[in-house]
Parts: sequence; structure tokens; C-alpha cells
Amino acid sequence: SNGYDLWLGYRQIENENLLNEYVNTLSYIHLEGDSETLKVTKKELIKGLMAMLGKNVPFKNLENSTNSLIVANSKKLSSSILEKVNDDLKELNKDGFIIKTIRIGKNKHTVITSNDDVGVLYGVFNFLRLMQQNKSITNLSIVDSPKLDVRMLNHWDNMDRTVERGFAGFSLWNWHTLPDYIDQRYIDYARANASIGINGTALTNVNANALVLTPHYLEKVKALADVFRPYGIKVYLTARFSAPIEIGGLDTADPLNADVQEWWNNKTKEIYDLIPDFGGFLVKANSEGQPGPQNYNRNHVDGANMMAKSLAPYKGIVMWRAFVYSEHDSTDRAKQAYSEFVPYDGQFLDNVIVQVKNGAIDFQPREPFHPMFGAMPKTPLMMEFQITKEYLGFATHLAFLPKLYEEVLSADTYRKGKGSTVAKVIDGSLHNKKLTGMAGVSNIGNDINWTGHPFGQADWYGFGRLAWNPHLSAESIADEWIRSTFSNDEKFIGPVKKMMLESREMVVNYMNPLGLHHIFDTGHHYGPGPWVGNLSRPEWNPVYYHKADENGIGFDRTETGSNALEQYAPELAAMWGNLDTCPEIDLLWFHHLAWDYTLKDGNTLWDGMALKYQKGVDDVQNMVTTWEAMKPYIDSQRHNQVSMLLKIQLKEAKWWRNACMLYFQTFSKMDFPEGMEKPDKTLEHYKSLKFPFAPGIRPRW
Ligand code: BDP
Repeated sequence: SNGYDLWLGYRQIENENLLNEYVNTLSYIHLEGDSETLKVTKKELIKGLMAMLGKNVPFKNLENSTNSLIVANSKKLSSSILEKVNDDLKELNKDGFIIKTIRIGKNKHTVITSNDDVGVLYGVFNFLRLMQQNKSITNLSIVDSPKLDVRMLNHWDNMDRTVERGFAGFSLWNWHTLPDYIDQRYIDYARANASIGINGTALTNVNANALVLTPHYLEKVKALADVFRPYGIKVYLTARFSAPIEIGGLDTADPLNADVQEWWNNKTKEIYDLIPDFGGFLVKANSEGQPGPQNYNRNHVDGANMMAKSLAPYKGIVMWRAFVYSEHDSTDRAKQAYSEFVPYDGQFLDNVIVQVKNGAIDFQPREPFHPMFGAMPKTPLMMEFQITKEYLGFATHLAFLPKLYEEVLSADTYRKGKGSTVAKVIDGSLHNKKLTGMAGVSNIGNDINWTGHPFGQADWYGFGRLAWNPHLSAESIADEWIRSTFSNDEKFIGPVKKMMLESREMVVNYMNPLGLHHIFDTGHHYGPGPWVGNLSRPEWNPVYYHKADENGIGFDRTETGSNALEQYAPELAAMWGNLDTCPEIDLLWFHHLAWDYTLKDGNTLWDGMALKYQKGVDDVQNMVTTWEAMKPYIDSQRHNQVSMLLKIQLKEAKWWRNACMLYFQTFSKMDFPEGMEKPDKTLEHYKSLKFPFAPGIRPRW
């Protein structure tokens, strides 16, 4: 298999008993309704059942002679069926669904229903997934609703089809042939997203190009929106703050200027005339050189609310990003977004949601959760995760990201006492928020398997599942994904699941152990560059983050340092601030410590660091071995691809270990401990490596 089918490559059911059960339970299908959404629902059923059962299941009107599958919006259910699901229906949120086995006479019927057509589609995808996982379907009682309103991908796709931080080829969107040519990819993209409950997509890079808002391009956006609509997916656009100047001919983009407001009002109306269900704008303003309200001495509230006013009549939303850090305040970049945004709590209009990255720096292999979560009780906050692996090995390394997402979502903010997890901030339950959401920076490109690495598909899948329900476990997600994507054979599932669940920690160990962060080579972020210290802004330099010197290493964020800890609840500030209670995974994030500081296991910090780097390498080696043994269980094409990629990962893990340890040794002046394999090249060699054509690099604007 070339992997194009993702987790939707419905395989024939091999187990005879199970196949009989399925065939008996599904002697025919009664599907009511013919909306565009129900048409694609029907198509999916035909495709999935045909492939898994090896035969067509007929569509018929309801009769009481055999078991059937009933698929319909609740408004179309007959009263005898409705009464059996009525209580469940009342529990559903928008787009939630029910899959329930009911009895009428001597027959069993499986009902898939929802108050919304899209919910019916979600129910069908979930039902097919149960079968893909070889689960029994004779006695079902599933009531499931999305816990978040906005579940979306953020594509960092440029209009020339390059993808910022994209490692799986070029952008899916072919702006040149749109709107007349509809690539099958667009449809398959929508299907895949709908299958995991994703309901929005921002098509363009947050480093935005105003041209996408011109009539010529809006026609093309409309064509995509039309393709996605039946699948319940809304289109969003990134809005460049200076668009009124660049494409509108105004001489200002000041958000308090009446002409500017009117320009956005008109632009928004123009968009809604074409795309009545347009989702809204995603905005990166006054961040890394992007224009914004501060250019006019206004603030984030002024900027966001101005756009929100334009969108409100159409129920559109503004997703205003909190990824800001100023070049004028360089004491600690980790503190800046909180300092800038928390004072505005309660001032944003109702259709504004502030989009916050999971950590305060930037999508590192590990970061403590962002202190803004829980700290703005009156403002909707949405999570931004990165699915593309800018800092976790591009599309070359296997690092199952739902493990990272789970760690962040289950972190306790203590903002309303113990148990105030980030997941509860995000799903709105902690502070009773009206608008909720999660965004994932897409890892998708036009590579044949969409994500480059076959296991990158699991990150996309897992993101979608967590956006649906941020309380799910990474373990259950891995299990579902492996079964749907590869095999139901326990001999395959056990080892592969273990490998996936451990993979993210491996990357942390061989790149950024013990709380180190942002020591990537500059610009492209490919490979180690802890020595880089010559970039114009201090907080762009790795040396700013590790602060290694002869006395030690780490960023002091306690009271004696930047005191970033004060932005967290007192319980956490106390826990992280005290060396006895600070978890060692976060040690150098919060503390600057001597090279001979004693770790919990008795090793010095220096030795402990070396052994972590080594463990990362060893674990990748084990992953290579595990994967080799998996050959009998899956197709040779994907097996071979993963084998080759794991070997690159092993090579690069060693590169990280060697380069970082040699560099840090110039400060510690200590020998490498026993148990760490000695580098076979010099520091000068590693420093001399240059990658001008590394993929995904950010364009110069
Ligand atoms: C950083 C990326 C940069 C993005 C920026 C952002 O290196 O390419 O533009 O985040 O999120 O991680 O805006």
C-alpha cells in the first residue's frame, strides 16, 4: 500500500465468525434523506461495507423481517424508533450522534442518528471504525458529542504552494487550476477530516498574503468551500492586517479608523456572498514582523474586535493568535504573551477566540503548558498544537504526537483548585466558555501518503480525535489508528503501540533532555545548533535558551531569575520552583544548575544529561529492531518506508547526541561518562554542517 487511503483503507474482515455477525446484523440499510451530506454518508457506507464484508448491502425501506441498519437525521425517524432514542438525543451537542441497537419485534436494528446531518455522517464514520477494529456490533449504545466547537487544521500554505514548516511536499491547494479543476485530493481530504470530526480548515499561512482576499482568489476559495461543505467542514482564511492598504487602496489599516472598519465590513460581506458558511479569520498580528494594530498604537483588543464586528452579522469568528514576543523586551520570551494578553481578559467581543500555542515558547519537544491557560476566565481560548514536526524531526522521525498533546491537556492549571486541567480550560467547562476550539498546524502535503512519514498520519488522526474529545488517551488513539491503518493482529499491535507511545520521549531525550529547549539550528530548525548566538534578536538564539557557561546550564525562571513562575498558579510555582519537587523532565526549563548538581538517581547533571542523550539513541535503536520484526504483518511498501526512515532517525539521534554533548563539554570540561558512546567526529565538523535547502523553511517576507 502506498498509504494514500490513510486510516480509511477498509480491509476485508478475515475472522469468519465476526464476518457472519456483521452480515447478519446488516442485512439491509434504511437511509433517510438526500442532503449533500447524506449523499456522501451513503457513499461512505457503500465503500466501507463493500470492502469489509466483500458484498453489497442493499438499501431498502424499513420492514420488519430482518435486522437492519437505520441511518437518518432524528427528524426523519419514525415514532416507534424515536421513542427508543429520544432520551439520548436530548444529551447531544451539535453534531453529536447516537449508535444504538434497538429491538422491534424479533428483529434488531442498529440506529445511527443525530439532530444534524453532519452528526449522522460522524456516526457512520464511527460505526465503520468499530468494524475496522473488529469490534462486536450486536449490542451498541454509543452517545457521543464533540466537546469543542471549532476543530480545525491550520495550513501554513503559501500561495506559491510552498508550505512553511511543511515536510510532506507542496500544498494541496492548486491555486492555479482552481476554481475549475477539482482535484480528487480535495474530496479525499474532506472525507479524511470528517472521519475524525474535524470541521474547519484555515487554508493559508498565518504569515499571510493579502491576495487571498481579492476576488480572483475568493472564487477559488469558494470552490474549495463547496467541496468541503457536505463533509461539515468550514473554510477560514488568514487575514493580513494590512490588507486594507495592500489590496484596498487605503493609506492606513488603523483598526479605529472608520474607513478601515468599513473596508473589512465590505470585504466580509463579499466573502459571505460567495461562501455563506465561511468560518472567519485567523490572524497573526504584531508577531515576528507581521503587521497589526500596534503599528497604529492600538492594541490586540482593538484589532480583534474590529474584525469581529465585521464577522458578527454572519456568525463568523476571529481567531486571534497570542504567539507574540517583542524584540524590545528580551528578559524572557516565555513571559511575554501572558503579560501582553492577560490584562485584556474580558475585553474581547463574543466572537473572538484567542488562539494559544501549547507552550510559552514554540512547539518544543517538551514545554510546560502555556501559563495563559486558566488565566483568562472571561476570554475564550483555543489550543494551537503543531502537527507538523518543526521541532521533532520533520517528517523523517517517528514521534507519536498525541502523547505530547495528552501531556499538555491533562496538565493541571490549579486555577480553580486541583483538577483544573488544560483540557477543561479548552472544552470551556472550567470557566463556562461559550466558544471553544482546537487548531492543529497541518502536517499534510501532496506526498502520495499525505504526511511523508507513514506514522505522521497518526498525528493528524490523533489531533482530530483529541479536538473531538480532549480527554481521550493517547493509548486508545494509538490502538484505534493501528487497527484501522495496518492490522488487527495482536502480535503487531502490541509492539507497535508500545513503540509509538514511547517515541516522543525518545525524541525529547536525544534532542532536548531535562528541560532543554530551542537549541535547534537556525532558520530551518533541522538538527542541532546549540552554539548559534549571532542572530539579530537575542531570543532567536539557542544560547539564550540554554545559557550554558562554566558554572552550569539552564534558564533560571524562578524568583532569582526571570520569575516566569509567577505566571502560574501558586501550587505550580511552588512545585516547579523547588528543586526537591521540580520534575526532572522540566529541570533546565526552570533552573540554572551546576554541572555537578546531583540528580535524583545520584548522577551529576553532566553525567545524567549524557545518559539521557544516550538513552534516546538506544531507544531508537530498539525501535529499529522492533520494526524489523513486524515485517510479516503488513505490506512491504509501508514496512520498507518506515524501516528506511527509522534508520535516518537513528543516524540523526546520534548526530544530536554527539553535537550537543561535544558543545556542552566546552563549558563543563568534564569527561563523557561510561555508558555514553563517544562521538566519532569533532565539534567543528558538526558546526560546519549547513542545510540551505532544508524543507519547510520560512520564506523571506
Ligand atoms: C514558529 C515558526 C514560524 C511560524 C511561527 C508562528 O518557526 O515559521 O511562522 O512559529 O507560529 O514556530 O507564527
